[in-house]
Amino acid sequence: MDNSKIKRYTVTAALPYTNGPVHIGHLAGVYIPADIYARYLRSNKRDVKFVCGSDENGVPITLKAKREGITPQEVVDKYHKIIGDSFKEFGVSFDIYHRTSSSTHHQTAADFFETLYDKGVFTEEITEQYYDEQAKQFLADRYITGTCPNCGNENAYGDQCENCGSTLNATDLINPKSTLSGNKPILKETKNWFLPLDKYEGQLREYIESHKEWRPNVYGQCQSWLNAGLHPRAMTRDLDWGIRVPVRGADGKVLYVWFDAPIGYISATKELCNYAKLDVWNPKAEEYYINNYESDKCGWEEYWKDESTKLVHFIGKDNIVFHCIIFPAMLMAHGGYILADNVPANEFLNLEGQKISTSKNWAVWLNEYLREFEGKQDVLRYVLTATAPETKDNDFTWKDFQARNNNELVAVLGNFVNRVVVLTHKYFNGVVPTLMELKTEDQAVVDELASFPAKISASIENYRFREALSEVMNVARLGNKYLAETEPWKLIKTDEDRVRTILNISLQICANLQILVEPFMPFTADKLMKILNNGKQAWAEAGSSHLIKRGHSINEGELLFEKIEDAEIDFQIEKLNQSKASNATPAAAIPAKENINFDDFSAMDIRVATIVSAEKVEKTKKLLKLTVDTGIDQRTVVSGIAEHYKPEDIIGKQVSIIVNLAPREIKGILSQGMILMAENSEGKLTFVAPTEQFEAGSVIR
Ligand code: B3M
Ligand code: ZN
Repeated sequence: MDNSKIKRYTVTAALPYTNGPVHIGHLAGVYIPADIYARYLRSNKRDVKFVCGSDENGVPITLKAKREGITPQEVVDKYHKIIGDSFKEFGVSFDIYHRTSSSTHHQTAADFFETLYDKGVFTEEITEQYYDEQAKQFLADRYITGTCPNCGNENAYGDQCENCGSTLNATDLINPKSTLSGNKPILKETKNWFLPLDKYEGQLREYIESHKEWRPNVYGQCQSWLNAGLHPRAMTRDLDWGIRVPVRGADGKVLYVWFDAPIGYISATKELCNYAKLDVWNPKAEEYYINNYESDKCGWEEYWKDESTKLVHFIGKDNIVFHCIIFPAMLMAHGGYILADNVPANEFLNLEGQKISTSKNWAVWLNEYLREFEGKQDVLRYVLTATAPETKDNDFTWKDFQARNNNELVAVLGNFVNRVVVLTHKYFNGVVPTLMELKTEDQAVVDELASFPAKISASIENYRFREALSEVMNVARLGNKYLAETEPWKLIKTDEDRVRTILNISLQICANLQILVEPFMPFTADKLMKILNNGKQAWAEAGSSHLIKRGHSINEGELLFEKIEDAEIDFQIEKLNQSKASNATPAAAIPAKENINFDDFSAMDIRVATIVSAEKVEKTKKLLKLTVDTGIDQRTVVSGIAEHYKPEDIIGKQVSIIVNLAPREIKGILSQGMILMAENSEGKLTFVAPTEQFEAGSVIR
């Protein structure tokens, strides 16, 4: 969109399913880039509404409720709070964090559906849907799993394969299975309302093809759906949790969650505009947060219907079809709405080389990070931006996290600011010195400084946040290089005026950093503002070498970043190792031996016995010489258990022994019988013994 035509921005971030806390994958994929963009726009004094909220309908919620043994309402109340708090603490500056269980949303989504219904957009179709006879329920979407017909993934859902990203209908799955009972479902007839996506194919193609500037992954996915041909898609579901279908004859049916969820962006904007005037928390749901209300003439429709509004959806790559095909088709069918100008979808972030997985607890949860790295929100924001999966999947590792903190944030950014602040206090009592005569090297720094904001802006406006952040760090690098080359700590003895100039320019660089880091690291920008004591400047001021006036007093410094020690990182790696250990699939069981007949079995005389004494067999590692009371006699048995039991620990223990095994000489000792042991896949041994004290000589059969 032509920048000069843009009057306002609507920035949306995918509504997280409210069925668990959010992790670094969510933050890196959606919320940090969206927040950088929104903060940047605000710093540019643009009119922006940044909206998000909890996605509280749909099968992901009811499945979680079933698993936890609580109601769906309890699930969404619990996680709405946890997720909302995490966002807030990470400085994600939504103007509103709404929820799709709100009455505003139910009303908005139902109205939207009714409009399409009244316009005759939907086709009513009686189709055969999977039904679980045991659970007496239709199996929508995630209630059904099976093999993906496109990629062979055996755990594809009824609406989507998370492996190859294709959208599916439940009946596409090979070997379908109900997630409720595990049974193979039957097909049963039911009526639902379908959005004929095929009818919008031409319009959609035109829309997508007018956006060749979209990221190649997004544009490419859209093309491949269009080329494969679009089909009608059911917009209602046979379910009892969600928004009731507002037409006659739809009892027991709710709106498809992907119909209502994107409308959630619209209802959030409505709610924001209705409450913005009040400048208070919404009393009905005190967790909402509403920031930055500046306008008192906020009409939600301007943000959704005016052609001079730029709409941008931040999402993860698994949501592309819903935002680029289905939602636009809904908006086209409704009429009167603008379409997204861009949908910057990120690829996935992996963790230590493996796909992040909630069920395997292979994740870094934001609520845990906040507890374990108090006050270090910006470190994670920095690392997740510097390694953002913008064009391909990327990997988060704790070692890299530590290295980026220690070698970049501490050593480059923190170190520069700290040196400037310390020297200003040391030589000039914290008062900004006067800029004296500029030498060529000073002018070069001033010129280079002036060139950064435009570069950074261009990167941000093109959704290249990694690139933008690395340019911001180059500003700090410029500062460090300047100090290293001019060495004011040496000059102070001979040429105080030179030092005045150098520190003045260095302080200007710090003031520029305060503006430039703000979209990326808002907490650091706040610290800088406190140290420099110079208020908040808008983006338009950046590049200037006159941000701080001479004679102005700065405050005492505080460290912007602290070194992260190995122990902290080892602790995190250990936590992941524990998840790995508890996920380890048990070693394949040893196959069964050939059958024996009953006589073979009853030929063995197995008894309960008690260990009377035990000692190590000399010159062996594995053997213990035991004396056992078999009830029949006391006898000697040599047993290969010395690596598992200490002699003194097993006196008095009950064991099982084969008493009629032919005696054998082992290391010169006659062993009369064999103690039964169980051995696990790791080779650990344990006695096979009665579970209560039993008379020695009792027969085992
Ligand atoms: N809740 C999927 C997700 O959390 C979905 C996004 C809705 S955006 C309208 O990945
Ligand atoms: Zn697949």
